[in-house]
Formats: sequence, structure tokens, C-alpha cells
Amino acid sequence: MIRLFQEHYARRTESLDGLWTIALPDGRTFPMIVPGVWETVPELASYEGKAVYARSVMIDRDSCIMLRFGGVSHTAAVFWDGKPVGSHYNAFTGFDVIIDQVSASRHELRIEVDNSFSENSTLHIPNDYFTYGGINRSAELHYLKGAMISSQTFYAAENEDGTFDAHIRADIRALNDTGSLRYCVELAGAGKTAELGSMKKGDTKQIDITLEKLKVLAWDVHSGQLYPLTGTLRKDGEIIDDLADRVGFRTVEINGESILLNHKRVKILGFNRHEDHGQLGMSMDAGAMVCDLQLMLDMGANAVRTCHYPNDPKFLDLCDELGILVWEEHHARALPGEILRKELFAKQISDCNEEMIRQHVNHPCIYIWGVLNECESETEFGHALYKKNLDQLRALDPTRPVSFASCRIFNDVCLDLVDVVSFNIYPAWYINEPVADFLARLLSWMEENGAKGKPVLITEIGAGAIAGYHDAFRRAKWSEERQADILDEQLQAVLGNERVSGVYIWQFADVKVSEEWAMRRPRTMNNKGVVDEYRRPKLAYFTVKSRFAQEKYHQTRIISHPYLT
Ligand code: ADA
Repeated sequence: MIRLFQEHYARRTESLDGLWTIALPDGRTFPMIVPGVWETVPELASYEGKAVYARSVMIDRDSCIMLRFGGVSHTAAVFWDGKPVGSHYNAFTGFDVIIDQVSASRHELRIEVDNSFSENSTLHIPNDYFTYGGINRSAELHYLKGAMISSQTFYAAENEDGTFDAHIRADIRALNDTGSLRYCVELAGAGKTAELGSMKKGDTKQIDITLEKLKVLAWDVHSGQLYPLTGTLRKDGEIIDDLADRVGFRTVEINGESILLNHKRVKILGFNRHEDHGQLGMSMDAGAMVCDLQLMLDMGANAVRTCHYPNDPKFLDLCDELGILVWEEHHARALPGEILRKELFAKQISDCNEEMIRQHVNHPCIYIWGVLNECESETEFGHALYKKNLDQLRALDPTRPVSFASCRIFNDVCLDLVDVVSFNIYPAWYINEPVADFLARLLSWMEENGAKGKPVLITEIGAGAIAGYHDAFRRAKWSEERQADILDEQLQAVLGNERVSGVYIWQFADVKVSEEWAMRRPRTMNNKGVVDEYRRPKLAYFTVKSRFAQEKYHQTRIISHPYLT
């Protein structure tokens, strides 16, 4: 399943997860698990290129079907019985392919997958994380009837008396000429109906429904109160489609230099987390994701930054349930100027913005959207580019603040564009300057350069250590001891500074990087994790745990299971 919960009860869906076959251009074939990455096959550990995934699909009645992919890394061309039916670029957002008039018989489904770097790829480039190959997230087969609920977007507005009004926008799509349709939505004990009338094949309609004065428990840090939101579509009284989601009621506000969650100032105690694991690559199942979150909670964290791309919906579902705040950002890490100036980049990043927000907007755990990590924010061209991307995010979701993580310290010209100012800094690691001194210089400079009166986040800070390498004298960089000491100094300075609204440690776990980075990255890994790639804690784990535990924002964890309310 693509989500952690069942999205359809009336619509018939089937999982396409399981063993497929892949064929390489040289004729080799392998059984291949979906979701998964081919690098877990020893013979393909360093294979970069094309592979054709294939399986048969039995359709037991003449149907209109939809193929739904959570993610394919990084380019997919979809073929049904040999005919091209869809394509998608970017491993980190999902996509659908609708196929009409499918006969009741056995069919062939093929996906040509390509993870190579080329002129056709502006987001996946050789980088300080790895681009795996495969159908990296779950896939599903949906049977559609005459019309479907394409999406339901939820937004909650709090009333003076503490109740909430829920605004639901449903997009309906007719797959055939339909008779009179009726849409119903239910949430938190309330419900409403909207008459749609008849629709012609290909028609779309948008319905806005408000459920007023709902008495609900707020979603909060370490208390993920969720409510099922259920939409149904009826024709002549029969349910022909449905869509279930889970939503949370909370408020996120920027109030001067503070970030408020439910009117309380929140302090971010977070980690940067890549989707990567020593054994599973980027295709971590929910169990492995929970293990990561349990380690972060054990260290006292309340937040995760999805560096540097939209995350697996299952991971976001878990953050919803566990009450963990998420900074989600589109797919961009330190892209060079020549890429940023390509027309293809403008298209690929705009598609990613649209898909990220349309697919993830209902997750209460996401409190902020980010763009263009460490890109060209020191030039006029960069200012226009950041403005274009931030404006697109705001247009798609006016309810959340926006930001970007800057490394153009003392040169950035884009801080005026954001609601929250954020910096990636590495004093005592890359820069041999006492952390408190560097931080003081940064905070002073930024006040005169667009940050005045805005919250500040340190979106990256940390140091490297090769797991198992020890220096009894605590001097050698890359020793666990030195990493722990640097992180201790960094966290003391950052968490002790009232002007800073929080921190995301770089990073949670060691991750694989592109071969092109090998000379700058021992083990061809980014070794700044507080755990290694197999989640074995380094000494720094306990340093973080001690520092986070001293924060008054370190709440007693009340993990209340959803639906108890
Ligand atoms: C940057 C970048 C991260 C990582 C980090 C590092 O801040 O945003 O992706 O590369 O540096 O490890 O140096």
C-alpha cells in the first residue's frame, strides 16, 4: 500500500507490490521486489542505467483502471500491453496512469526505469546523496467506475471558542457520461452532501464544503490526534467511488520571531533525514521508518526535515500519528547555476512543487514548505528564481509558512522572500571558529539583510564521524569523540540562543553518496549521522539526547493512538 491506512472501501484496489522481473539492456534478467531498488542485488550494486520492470496483471471484468505509483527512481515510462500509457520524472513524488476500456483478460504491464544522469535530468544529479534505481515506493491497481474523487483537500480554521471549521475541496472527474451524481463528506461526527448533477466524459467539477464548529482535540507535538475524513460519490443512490484520508486540527502561525503551534511557541529539536538505509537503500518499509522515528524520539526530537525532497507518504503518515513536526521540501540540493538556468529545470521543479503539495497538503505534521536547498540565493537571478518557487508554493497552499535553507552566509539576498529564515552552518567542522562567535556574527548580519522580525532556524549543523573510529584524546576529526564534542558545542550555542527557533541536526544517519563525491566523502558516504547507515548509534547519539533533554520543549511523550477520540 502507498499509505499506512486504507484509502478506499468502495473503490476496488489491488496491490502491485511483490516480485516483478527486470531485464537489463544486456539481456540479464532478475527477480525484483516492488517496492525496492536494484542496488540491493549484489550484481547490480553499482548499476546505473535502464531496466525494464515487467509483470502480468489479471483483469477480471471490462474496466477503466488506474495504475498508481508512489515513486519510481528516477524516470518511468509505462507500457500496457506494449502501448505507452504514461511517464513520470523524479523518484520522490507519486503519479497515476488511467487506462480506459481494458478487457477482462491477462495483460502485460511494463515500466522502463532509468536512474542514469543525463541532460534529461535536472533534479537527480551526482550529489551528496545517492540516486537509486527502481520502483522505490508501492504501486497499486485501482478499478474505476463512471466517475472518481480525484482528490480531497482539507484546511481547518479555528474559531474564537476553540472549535474548528473544516473546509474540504473535492475534485471530481467523470470517466464516462454520468447521470446525476451526489458527493458526501463526513468528518469528526459531521457531514454534508453536494448535488453535482450529470457530467460528461472528461468533465471535472470542484466542490467546496465547510463543516462548522467541530469540537475536536488538536493535533500537537507528540500527540498525533487524527480524524478520518471520508468522501463518497453516489450515482442513483449507489456508491460508485470513495476516498478516505486522515486529517489533524492545529494552527501554525508566525508571530514575530516565533513559530507558534496551537498558539504556543514551539522550539524545533530536529534531524535531517535522507530516505536511505544500509541494507534497503531508499525503499524503507514502515517498520524501518518507525525504528528511525523511535530513535529520534528517544533522543528527544520533535521534528524532521525531509532533506532534500518530498518523502514517502507512509513516513509522513507515521509523523502524523506520532506528532512529529515536518519541514518538507521539494527536490533540489545545491544545484549548479547552469542547471538552474535550464528550461527543463523550470518544468521539472514546477512539477515537483505541484505534486508535492497536491499529494501531501493534508498531512498535519507538515508545518512548513522549503525550496532550493543551498542554491543560488546570492544573485539577482537567484532572487527571481526563489521568488517564483516560493510564490508557487504559496499559491498551492496559502496556509503554511515557506522558507529555504541558505548556505550563502553573509551574501544572501533572498531573505526578504521567506516567512522563516533558515541557515545551514558548520562552525567547528568546516569553519574553524568557535560556534557562539560564528552564530553571533550570522545573527547580527541577517538582521540587516531581510531577517528582521522573522523566526530563525538552523536547518543544518553537525560534524562527521566514521562509526567505530575512536580517538582517546578526542582531537581527530572523523573520530566519534570529536563529532560528539563538536555537536555538543554546536547545540549548546544554538539551543542556548533565544533568537533561534530551533535546529535540525545534520544528520540522522550516514547515507550513501554518488561516486562522483567519493574523494570528498570517506566510504563514499556522508558520515555526519549520529547513527550509521545500519542505525548503530555513535557517541554523538548520547550527546544529542543529553542536550535535547535539557530543552523545556522536551515534552513528555503522549502517544495517543488516533481515533481514541
Ligand atoms: C550541505 C547540504 C547537505 C550536506 C551537508 C554536508 O549543507 O545541504 O545536503 O551535503 O552540506 O554534509 O556537508
